[in-house]
Amino acid sequence: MSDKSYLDWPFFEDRHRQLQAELERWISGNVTAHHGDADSACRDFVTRLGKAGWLRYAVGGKDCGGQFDAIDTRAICLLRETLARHDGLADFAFAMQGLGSGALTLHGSPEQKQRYLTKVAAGEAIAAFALSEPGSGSDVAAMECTARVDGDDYVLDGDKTWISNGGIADFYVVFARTGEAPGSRGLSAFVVGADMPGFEVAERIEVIAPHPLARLRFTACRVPRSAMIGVPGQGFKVAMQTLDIFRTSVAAAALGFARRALDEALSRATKRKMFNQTLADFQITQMKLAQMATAIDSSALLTYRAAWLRDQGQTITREAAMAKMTATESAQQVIDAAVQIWGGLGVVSGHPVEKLYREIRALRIYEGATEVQQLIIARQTLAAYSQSER
Ligand code: COS
Repeated sequence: MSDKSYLDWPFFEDRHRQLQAELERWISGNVTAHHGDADSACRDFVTRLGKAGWLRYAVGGKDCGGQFDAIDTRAICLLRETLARHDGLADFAFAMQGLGSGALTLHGSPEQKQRYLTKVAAGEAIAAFALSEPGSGSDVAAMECTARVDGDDYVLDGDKTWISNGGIADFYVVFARTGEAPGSRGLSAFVVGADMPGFEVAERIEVIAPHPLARLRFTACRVPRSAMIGVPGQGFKVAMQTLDIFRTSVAAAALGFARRALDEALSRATKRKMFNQTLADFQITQMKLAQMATAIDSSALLTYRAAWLRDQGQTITREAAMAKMTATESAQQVIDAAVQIWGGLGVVSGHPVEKLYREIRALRIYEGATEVQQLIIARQTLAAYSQSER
């Protein structure tokens, strides 16, 4: 049984505690072992999460399917943490509905919200976020994909890669260079249906923890001007604001993986006998368990601080970066320790800690690698220092 004492922290309200308990009950009957490929398992999770109402938390706006008028960051984090503790793909399916539609929640027109968010919240349309390119992953401002005006349309050209839900999404939020200014000030966001002529899935990508992932290609892909999300030239900020929310939620997912790893480690350490005692009787195991438990609480504090601050209306770029960096890096350590405690069994394919070992790795890379989070934190720390010196 996972530690739930953190739910009493002042970051949460009663509705969050209720949400977590209800989700836990739902998971016990609905998140069971999935067979078949990741595409169909993911589609199935989206349908079931939608029918049960959980995807309403992934979007903002009661009039377009959302649970609340604005995104409740703490609810999203609790959902991700709890789903991840049980099943990485269930968490992925929930998270990508939010990331893929986040720009629409934040900056979509009323028509765009009605058209897309209602379906995302119901689990009737699958969303994806298309930012990275073969030549610009960490350096978003170096983006080369273009969108040029032609009459009443924009025409998109270029490649996007590492796109989660690529291949199964019904629509993509695509960032492209519209050229209002150089660098980050010349990008815009668009919503592009998977059925638009000129759009193709150029390559499916297999990764160590299988989930739908692809490289996309846009070749003279024509979308109406009304497909733009927000205003021309503001795409970089739209992407970063979306990432502020979902980087915090990546930290929550890492936290869920780490809690599961600690649970598995405790179960093994208290049962496994050697040298006439249990593994948990050895101080060397206790040291590991102490480090794991402390890493989890540190990650949880940073994650829910970021989520709470955002729900208070604050900008959380620095706090989200701290949460993502700490939670993903320390989850990797916690999971590695759990594998060690399980010994040979811990590396057997399909064992829960073996799956966690594969699941956690990408979280230190996607939605801004640890090194990008360090850059963000250092820049803000230096800027605050310069300001205080004036
Ligand atoms: N919210 C709102 N605005 C933001 C912002 C945020 N979180 N972060 C930056 N901005 C604004 C800045 O204030 C600046 O505005 P002005 O042009 O008005 O001055 C502008 O955006 C450019 O910001 P900055 O100078 O910091 O941009 P850089 O090109 O130096 O890039 C990093 C910053 C590296 C942090 C950014 O490119 C990044 O996050 N890269 C990782 C991308 C990523 O996560 N990829 C994974 C894709 S999803 S799997």
